[in-house]
Amino acid sequence: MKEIKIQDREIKKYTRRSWLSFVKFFALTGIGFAGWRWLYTQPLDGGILGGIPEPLRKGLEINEKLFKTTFNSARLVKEYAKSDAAKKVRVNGDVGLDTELFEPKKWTLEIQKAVGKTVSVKLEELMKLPKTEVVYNFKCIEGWSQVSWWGGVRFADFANHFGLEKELLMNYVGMSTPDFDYYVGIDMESALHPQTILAYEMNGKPLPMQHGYPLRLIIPVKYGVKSLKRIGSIYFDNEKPSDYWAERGYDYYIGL
Ligand SMILES: Nc1nc2c(c(=O)[nH]1)N[C@H]1C(S)=C(S)[C@@H](COP(=O)(O)O)O[C@H]1N2
Ligand SMILES: [Mo]
Repeated sequence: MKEIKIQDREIKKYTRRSWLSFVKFFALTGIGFAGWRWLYTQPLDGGILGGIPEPLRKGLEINEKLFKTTFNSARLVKEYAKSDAAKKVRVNGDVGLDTELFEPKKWTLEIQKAVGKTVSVKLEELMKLPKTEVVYNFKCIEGWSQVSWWGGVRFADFANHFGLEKELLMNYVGMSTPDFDYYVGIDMESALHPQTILAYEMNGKPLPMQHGYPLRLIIPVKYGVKSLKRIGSIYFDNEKPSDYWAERGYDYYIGL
């Protein structure tokens, strides 16, 4: 008799428990659904395609702050031997690389100084500066990566050579293709990272056209999107410069 009573009570307890989880399940699903609906009624953050809901952008901005406080500019990205570098380098993205209107012989790099003046620099001038090579695992957010070998001038060496001290005090560097179709914004700390280079070589040879001839950015602390091919101009700002993929919803900072 006694045993049966205990079992009875146990059964009641469990029935009550499963009833409670049932109610909780529906309540939480309801909250989740309402939250999701709310998110998609929030204003978008702008950008060419309308951007992403503001609360999501806030989330990215919080990530960015965390990243900035934990990012150690002295930390180097892992390097590989030149023999590990891919011989066939993958090509990805051709925005701003229209070849029809582009005249390689007339190309110069335009540096917009903080106060008014623009300085035009020829490739030969850049090639006279100390060369830095980097062999690292290039990562694209689309899910592929590849060890590749690049050579050029360190952004920091370039900036010192051209007397950009004032510009370096600003928060961001902006870079764009000569036709302004592709553009990136880089936080100054990452631009001055010792492995960030303005590259004019790939696998020890001049950059092939599709890889950004005559000059591209190689920034190993970030995903491939920021490694702008065919740099036309470089500018400086305290506010975030426009960024092609950030305008399309990606993280602005997009560090590794
Ligand atoms: N001008 C320009 N630069 C660009 C892109 C682009 O579309 N246009 N795509 C970016 C992306 S998403 C990646 S992954 C790399 C790919 O560089 P690769 O073609 O040399 O592999 O270039 C970046 N730089
Ligand atoms: Mo990419």
